[in-house]
Amino acid sequence: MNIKTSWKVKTAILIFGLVTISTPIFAKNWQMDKTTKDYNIQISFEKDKLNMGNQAITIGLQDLNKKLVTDAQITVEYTMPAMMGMPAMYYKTEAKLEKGQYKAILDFSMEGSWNTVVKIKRLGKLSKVNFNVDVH
Ligand SMILES: [Cu+2]
Repeated sequence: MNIKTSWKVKTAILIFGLVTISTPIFAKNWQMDKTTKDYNIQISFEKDKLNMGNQAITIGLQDLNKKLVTDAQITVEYTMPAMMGMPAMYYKTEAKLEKGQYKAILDFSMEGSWNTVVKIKRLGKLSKVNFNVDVH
């Protein structure tokens, strides 16, 4: 191997290495933005593909002037209707404020589509965001 080839090989290895290391940073996670009558809400999970078991959910809340809202009480409910050989499932958890965002752990006990509702209580009003989470 002459000096030139060696340099090319080393550069190729370096670039491959950088791309490999960088990939997780650019991998898209599950995310949903929603605007209600009172809020801009950003809901996300840490991963794109969600498996059974514990999954961390993060909820960012702003008012319609894009001002951070940190005095809300947020609960997350996730349910699955009854199926063959499986009773209806219902879980509820409270999200906790951490560094300006609301966080909770959802425990998906089964694969399939979970009907999920984020309920936001603030100033005597209730806002809801409904969505589905597909668990594989
Ligand atoms: Cu089920």
